[in-house]
Amino acid sequence: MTLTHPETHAPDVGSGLPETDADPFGSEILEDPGEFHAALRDAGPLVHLKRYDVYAMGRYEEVHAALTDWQSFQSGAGVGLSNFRFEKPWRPPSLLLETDPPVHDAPRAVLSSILNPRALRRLREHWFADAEDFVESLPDGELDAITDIAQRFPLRIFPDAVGIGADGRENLLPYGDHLFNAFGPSNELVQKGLPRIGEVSAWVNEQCARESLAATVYGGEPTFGGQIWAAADRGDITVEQAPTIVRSLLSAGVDTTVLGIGAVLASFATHPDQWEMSRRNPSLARSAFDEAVRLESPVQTFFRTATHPVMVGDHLVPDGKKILMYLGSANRDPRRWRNPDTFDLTRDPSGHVGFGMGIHQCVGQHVARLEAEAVVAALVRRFRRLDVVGVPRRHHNNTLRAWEHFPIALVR
Ligand code: HEM
Ligand code: OVM
Repeated sequence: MTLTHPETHAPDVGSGLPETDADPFGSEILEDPGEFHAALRDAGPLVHLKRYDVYAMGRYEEVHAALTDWQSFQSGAGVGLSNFRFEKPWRPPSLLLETDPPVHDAPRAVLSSILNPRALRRLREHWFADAEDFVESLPDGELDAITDIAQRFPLRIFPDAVGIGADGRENLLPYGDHLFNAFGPSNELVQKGLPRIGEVSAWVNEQCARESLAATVYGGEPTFGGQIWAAADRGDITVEQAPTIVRSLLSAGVDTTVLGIGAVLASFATHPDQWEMSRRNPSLARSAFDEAVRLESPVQTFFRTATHPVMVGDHLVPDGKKILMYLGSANRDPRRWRNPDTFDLTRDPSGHVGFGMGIHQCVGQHVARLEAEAVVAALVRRFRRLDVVGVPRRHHNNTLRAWEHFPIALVR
């Protein structure tokens, strides 16, 4: 790819700001974004993406700084390409992801209190027991790490914990796939989701009603959905906000964990020495997940919007302009990480931005870690080897880094 440093410049673009014609949402870059990320980082702290007239940050330092400066880089105008100052969102905005303080505060406080590690302690035993049953039921030999494990395990446990019924769960993956595509431009990835999205969204929205949600699960544990409605009864959030907050769990909590588990299995499959190390030291299952989230960054990008003219490096981002935060590139920035492209369980991955950073940092990250740790620990206990036995295939999404298929063999 080519990045140019123009001698002369357009008036809205800072002097000598690097720019590119490349389409970061085109199939070539989605298939393998590494070279594009390196070019972005090497061009400087800020690059102009001419095709969409937006800015981009690819280096760890600036991405981290922008994510922790919500006053200058807001989320309330949407975290996709579409600017809510000028365009109507395709669905009512999220009360967490797509708001700024003070609107963000109460929904965030409610979800943090429901999803914090202490609150999840009781779920832990149920999910670990279920992971044992699930892994025991896997056929010996060849299977697909994505469709047979990474998709099936979260879909068995997570909707139960939210409080939704058994029917219709198959809607959750296409809903998430479309939602994450819709943060990008209206390209063919978005177009292909449109025919079904009305029906799929209607199902998701129905599940958010108080009447649709079980109050308890696993013989008496309160569900996430039930606890959100209880917060509305207490007045911590309004009754009007409750369904949209339940919707956040169904929006952000399925495809992401599927891809996170997919990433850790794919990483182990391609780094057999690290699998061996985990077998000798099973407590590595937990940090393996964060290292895989760093390496693969299932959520690759999110936009912010400048709330005033903001300096980034030597350049000015004009008020109201969108800036694309490259989490996936920051997580492999050699300025921050040694051997960034290797899956290395001896490294400390903390500080990675795969769950974001700052006030919007993933409120579901402890849920994600619990799911992944449960399934990885159960696999490590049983199988000597996890081999790649076929050609893995990528799934393209405007925001997510995903696998369609990853053929593996589990060897006892
Ligand atoms: C926010 C990634 C799992 C719910 C975020 C953000 C990222 C992210 C990058 C920050 C967005 C921003 O700064 O604009 C991931 C990844 C996951 C995962 C990689 C799995 C590997 C989950 C789960 C849930 C969840 C399991 C629900 C149980 C949310 C919500 C937000 C969020 C509600 C918005 C928080 C806010 O804006 O305050 N996630 N997530 N996520 N995540 Fe996750
Ligand atoms: C939400 C939401 C939706 C998509 C992603 C996300 C990664 C949150 O509805 O709050 O965070």
